[in-house]
Amino acid sequence: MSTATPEAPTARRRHISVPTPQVPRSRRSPEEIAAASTFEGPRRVLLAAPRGYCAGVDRAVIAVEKALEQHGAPVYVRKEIVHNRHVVDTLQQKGVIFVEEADEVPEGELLVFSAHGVSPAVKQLASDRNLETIDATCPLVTKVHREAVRFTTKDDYHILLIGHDGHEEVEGTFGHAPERTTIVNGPWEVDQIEVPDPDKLIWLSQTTLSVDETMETVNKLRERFPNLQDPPSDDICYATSNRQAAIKKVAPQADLVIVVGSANSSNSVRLKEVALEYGAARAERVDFANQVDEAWFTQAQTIGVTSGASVPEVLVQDVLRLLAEYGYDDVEEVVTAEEDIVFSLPKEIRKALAEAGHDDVGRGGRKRTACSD
Ligand code: 2E5
Ligand code: F3S
Repeated sequence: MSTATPEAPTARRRHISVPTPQVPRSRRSPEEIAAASTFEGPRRVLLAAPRGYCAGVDRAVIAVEKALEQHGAPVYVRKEIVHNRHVVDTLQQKGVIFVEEADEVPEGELLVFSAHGVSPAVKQLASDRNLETIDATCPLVTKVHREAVRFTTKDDYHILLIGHDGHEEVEGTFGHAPERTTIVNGPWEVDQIEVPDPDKLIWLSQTTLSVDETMETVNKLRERFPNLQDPPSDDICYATSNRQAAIKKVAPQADLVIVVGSANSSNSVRLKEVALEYGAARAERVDFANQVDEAWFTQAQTIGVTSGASVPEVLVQDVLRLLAEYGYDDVEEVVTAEEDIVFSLPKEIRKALAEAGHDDVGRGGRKRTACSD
């Protein structure tokens, strides 16, 4: 089976500080770029909404910040808490040590599981080392874990898990029913799949896939296995589908789409692909504004901008400021949905905050809760 589609594997990051990669821009002035333009008339930006932080990312990042406040540095985090360079570097500077596996953490220390979720085997390893743990798995990933357990133990199904082999979320979900799960990377793999019983199959998925491609995979699976069961509710989460829906509206009008997000962020990489599929003449992904190349502007009267679910809004604002320097100061927000979902903090953090006498232990300042564990 083929491997993960994010552009690059997660960097192995341990007790060292990794500098942010600086990709030099072409450094042409706004006047030079204007002179080289292939179009006439005003420049504009279409800013997709929703974009940026989802509820699961917000919760995971706050959980680590609260852990640092309550416990003090160092706090260990297994893998990147979310797949965003800026978030990881910032937390590292505050005293977080990112590790690849629980066996790298000294006995008795505090370890946070990332938003992408972990398998029971990983939790066992942490427990064997007597680690104190905080589980920052997004509740919508936990929902998929529960489905995996329920459908394989109680209902005796075999799972076709649509997702990218090697991605942490897929490893975590797979690890909940490893003997009864087959990973399907995409529609191109459907013909080769072997299953124990074609009448006892259910499909589940990674939360951050392309909505369209996943439906294509499911349709092909159903052609081969007509009795394939659907999951009780969508596994592709609200944030993934909302961000894709917004960029689908922007893309046909855009000469260039800039997606802010990291190379290992599945949902961010999907946004670039969706932009191209829906008619953007060009799409580029950047971590930071300094990676935007002014040469992209010469044919770009209309620029679409969006960001992945793990991307702080400050990084988008940096890009908008840069675009304004080049005459793209007419910014229209294209809103396709309103989001008000907020998850309560992990139970270990709520307990620590309650013991420390904090009044509002649910949301670290924000009171609304839509889900709890
Ligand atoms: C947990 C899904 O898009 P990715 O899965 O690679 O992760 P991300 O960290 O960029 O986005 C947040 C997230 C977290 C998405 N599960
Ligand atoms: Fe959760 Fe979806 Fe965000 S799975 S972490 S709400 S992208």
